[in-house]
Amino acid sequence: MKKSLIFILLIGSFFCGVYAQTDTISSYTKKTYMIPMRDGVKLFTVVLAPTQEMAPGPFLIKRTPYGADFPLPENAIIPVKKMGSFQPMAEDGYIFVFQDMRGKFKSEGSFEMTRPLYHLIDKTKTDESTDAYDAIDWLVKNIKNNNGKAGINGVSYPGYLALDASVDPHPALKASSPQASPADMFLGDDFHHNGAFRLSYGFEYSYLVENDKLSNSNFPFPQYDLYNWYLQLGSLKNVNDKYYKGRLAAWNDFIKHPDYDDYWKKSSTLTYIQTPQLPILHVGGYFDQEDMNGPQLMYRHLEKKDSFNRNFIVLGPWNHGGWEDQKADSLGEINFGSNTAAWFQALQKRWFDYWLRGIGDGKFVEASCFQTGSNIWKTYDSWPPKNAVMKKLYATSEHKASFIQPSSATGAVSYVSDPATPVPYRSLPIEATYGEGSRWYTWHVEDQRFVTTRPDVVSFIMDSLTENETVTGKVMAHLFASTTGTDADFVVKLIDVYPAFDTGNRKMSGYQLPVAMEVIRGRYRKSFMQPSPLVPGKAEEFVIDLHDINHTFLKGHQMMIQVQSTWFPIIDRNPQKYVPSIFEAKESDFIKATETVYCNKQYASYVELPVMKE
Ligand code: PG9
Repeated sequence: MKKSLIFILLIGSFFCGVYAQTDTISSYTKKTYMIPMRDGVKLFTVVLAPTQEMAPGPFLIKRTPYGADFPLPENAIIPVKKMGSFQPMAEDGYIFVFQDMRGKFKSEGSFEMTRPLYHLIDKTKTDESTDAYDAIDWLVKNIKNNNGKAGINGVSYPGYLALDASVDPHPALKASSPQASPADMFLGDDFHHNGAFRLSYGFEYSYLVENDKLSNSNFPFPQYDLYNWYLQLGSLKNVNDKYYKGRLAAWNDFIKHPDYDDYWKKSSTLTYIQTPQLPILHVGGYFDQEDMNGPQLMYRHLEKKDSFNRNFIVLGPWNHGGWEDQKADSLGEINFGSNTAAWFQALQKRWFDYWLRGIGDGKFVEASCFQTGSNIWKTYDSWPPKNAVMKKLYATSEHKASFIQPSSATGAVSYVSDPATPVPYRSLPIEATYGEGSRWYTWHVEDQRFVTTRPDVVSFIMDSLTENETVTGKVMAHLFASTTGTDADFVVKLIDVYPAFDTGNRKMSGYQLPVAMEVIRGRYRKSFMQPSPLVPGKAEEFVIDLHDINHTFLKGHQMMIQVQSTWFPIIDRNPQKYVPSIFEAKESDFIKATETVYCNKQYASYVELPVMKE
């Protein structure tokens, strides 16, 4: 979730009354409407339009589950100078529209967490695409002084709604920019990654949006550090027994659909979005803690059918929605050397100015992807670039990482994984996800030294690099592993280890920055639809997509591969004994297991890196 800046900046910065007459737009007026949809349901909508009528302007629409309204009265007049990041577009006369989606806050109807596009199968049905269509239809006909064109954007859930609006779009919808939009909730993004359930996120987010229609609710945890709270929760059966009592539809659906069945497929944007029907600018962050996968996956998916060149992507060094921050020149301890938010905001304005106002030359580069490490913006004609050379970084039984394939016949490294003492995914305290003081926003760049010395985490490190090594594109892990149990999770990380003594920046000496990481739930190694037990002691290959990066490992740094089998509580504990559904596991199903990572000639574990000659 990301609250837009305007809601914060507007408070205390308005007046009710007459505006001063000028040639430029000096203020906006807030009005609200209940816009009727085709099935009679009315959606609450805020429209901010220039107070003074100038040349007709386009709409920029955001639809949201988080509350479209903000605490200013009807007809409040807001000076353009107080409109924060909206100011540049406000000066050019955009009409801003914020709408509560169906079933949330002041809108009528019922909310569905991941509503499929029902109208694609049954034309009489409504969904988020038809709602966007009906809203735009009403806006162009009823709001004065518009130029008949609309754009839609949004971060995360609003981004997901922007993507939905881009399917069978209203003719007035000329461009969209889904930002950090999830693509598939089982394969990646918010609720599962490769079938592994995102416990703390799934638990807290379903409460956030489904506990109360009229507010964003934070679960009332009795303590600040939730590591032990989630541990004491025990089996996931206890969630409904003790807390939700079957009241939250999304949580019930998690339980009802433990595997990748039709429920997940129908609500996957991959299923129902096949071609870019209008210009789409996908935006994603390499360190997005919620929806890193969505923008990358959807861009690639649509690129296959992009015959009219409408599909574009921007990837930056951002957490979830980080491009909406004021500067985005750093994340946690990591510095990016420039204001990447301003860079993006300028591009976004150019994007909508061209499609909605006919300003500019319309020459947009296919992919603009910030390169971390070297800290520069790079542009590419195709993403990922085709000229990268694939290199395999192997794990060795001596705990080294090397570009040379192991030659030993027996090399392997083992560790004991105990669900009773799972590895935390970030350093304690684990604050409530959206709670006060939460460090949820920066855990993707957290220094991994807090786990590297644990006996249930194994690391493979390379000698210091003698020259820069740039990795651009998709990183894939090929892990050969076995367990003494019958199910197991494997987390693989690619880490940039900073020099042991960095005289230029002592504080960063020895820092272990994860540049790519992901989990797979072993039962799904062959099929996400049909899980199957692991065979104790049998080496099997686990192929894990660690996603797209663009990172320069600088001379003097080291590459490191890290493997572990728990990542708690972002990922629920795998009992390590195969049970039909982990949501129904008994306490006695949770067992210790010895996991073995193979590093030998026959079974070589490696991370595949697309390396660029720079
Ligand atoms: N990550 C959140 C979300 C998006 C879509 C569906 C469910 C959750 C969000 O930040 O909005």
